[in-house]
Amino acid sequence: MTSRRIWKLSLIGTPGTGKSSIISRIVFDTDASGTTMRGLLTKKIKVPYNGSTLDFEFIFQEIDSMDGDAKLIAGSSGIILVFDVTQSLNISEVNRFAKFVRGLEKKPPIFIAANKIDRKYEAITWQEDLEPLSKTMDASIYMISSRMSDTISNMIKDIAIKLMEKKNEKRN
Ligand SMILES: Nc1nc2c(ncn2[C@@H]2O[C@H](COP(=O)(O)OP(=O)(O)OP(=O)(O)O)[C@@H](O)[C@H]2O)c(=O)[nH]1
Ligand SMILES: [Mg+2]
Repeated sequence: MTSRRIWKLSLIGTPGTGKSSIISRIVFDTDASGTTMRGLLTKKIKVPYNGSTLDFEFIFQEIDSMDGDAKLIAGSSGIILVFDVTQSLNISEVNRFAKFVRGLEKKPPIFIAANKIDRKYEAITWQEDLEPLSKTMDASIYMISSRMSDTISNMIKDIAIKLMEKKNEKRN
């Protein structure tokens, strides 16, 4: 089954959390964030689902602050909030952002990506720290590293299925 639409995913996180590296991993299967990212990057992926294969096309947008810019976020099919596990969590910033999203007319689903788990021995923010946010935002948590290809491909496939299921729910 092919979905004709293009799903826009916005990766939102403070500078250095790894947004470009994650996008590079998805699009090019390298984590060279140095790749000049002019224009928008897109990627087609195939996702096994209920014995068949679904085709998805994504377009990625990077936003380097959680200020909540309604214009930038407009039209996003989903939002990936990117955190760096080696940095402390600014809960009030995230709560402000969550409130902003709740106020939007079209509320895109939120996903939480805790990046750089390859540096887990230096981590100061871990899954249990993110769980309260996950509950208030109804967002799945993905423990990922842009250097660990499988963590990124598992995340993007799971997001694809969740987006599709959410969309089908709305239709029914
Ligand atoms: N160890 C490790 N380093 C990472 C990982 N992901 C990104 N980095 C590094 O973190 C730094 C920042 O990564 P970027 O991808 O440029 O981060 P960004 O969020 O796009 O940053 P801005 O574009 O400035 O907002 C770079 O030095 C990356 O190599 C990861 O999973 N593990
Ligand atoms: Mg970047």
